[in-house]
Amino acid sequence: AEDTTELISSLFSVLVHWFPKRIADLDKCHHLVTKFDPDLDQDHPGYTDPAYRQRRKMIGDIAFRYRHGQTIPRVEYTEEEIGTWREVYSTLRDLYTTHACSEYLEAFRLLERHCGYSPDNIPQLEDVSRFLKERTGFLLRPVAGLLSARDFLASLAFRVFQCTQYIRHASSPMHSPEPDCVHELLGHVPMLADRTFAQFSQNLGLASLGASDEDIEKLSTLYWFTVEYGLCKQNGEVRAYGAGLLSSYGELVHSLSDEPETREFEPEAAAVQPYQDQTYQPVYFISESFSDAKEKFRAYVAGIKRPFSVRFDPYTSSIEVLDNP
Ligand code: HBI
Ligand code: FE
Repeated sequence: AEDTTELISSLFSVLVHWFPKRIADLDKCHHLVTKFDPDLDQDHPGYTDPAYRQRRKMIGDIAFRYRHGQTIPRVEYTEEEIGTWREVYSTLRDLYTTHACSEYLEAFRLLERHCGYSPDNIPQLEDVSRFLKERTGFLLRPVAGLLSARDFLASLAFRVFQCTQYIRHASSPMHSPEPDCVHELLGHVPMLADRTFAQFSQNLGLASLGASDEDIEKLSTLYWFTVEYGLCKQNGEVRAYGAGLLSSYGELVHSLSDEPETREFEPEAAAVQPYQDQTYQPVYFISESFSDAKEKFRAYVAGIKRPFSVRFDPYTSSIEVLDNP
């Protein structure tokens, strides 16, 4: 009987998707998705601009060469790139006071004071990573483009955020089809400086480790309606906390207007809600608070079947895999 149990458990380990166990294993989580790549996507604003594609490749090479534990190389941004940043930064900054949640606003003030956030400077990933490390233990690592959902979510389990370093094309400062440093630095980074939000993000990551393709799809959709496009209640008002909103002037205004439908956040519903990556969302989910979203998510994850459970060991930044009893 013991042999049979052993056999079954080793069969399971073959069937379970590989996942990183130590933080340095994230060096292997680099699978890019080619959707929205300026070399291949004819609708990308940089498709017909060889100089832009060359520049993006050069900055992408930093990510391909990067290994965990190294200092993230600095990029000297051109005047044109800084001009693009300035345009988005100054437009969005005025809107944050009335549209962003308080956790975002608090972190944003600190980033302006300590991390080089300003209209005239694109912050360096190394400086931002050090800042986040002190706030919530999150680290940044450079990535060359849109990462597979599995690899992207797995890194969150280690409190690592895979962060693009190139900037969108100058012809379209207000929109980028793919993630770029404007989206990461203005959308994601301030929220990752909040303790409860950081814990929520890590929990999403932990739930993804070794999950089936079907569950990865659901977790990505949940990520979409929370981390990217989430709204929350604050002092009787609705505010934005999703990075896709906080880095897009048009959609930030749209999300808090009367136009879209809004629903109370329920993980079961948000995990299967069809979403839009070409236009504004027709539906947004509103959380009562981050701790409420975290609790609801915990209950949701308990329903996901995996033949093992995982625990993050913060002393070694590694994953302990526990056989279920
Ligand atoms: N890759 N570089 C990068 N940045 C993201 O924000 C990102 C990603 N890959 C997938 C993803 N986001 C999500 O849409 C979910 O699929 C996890
Ligand atoms: Fe994003």
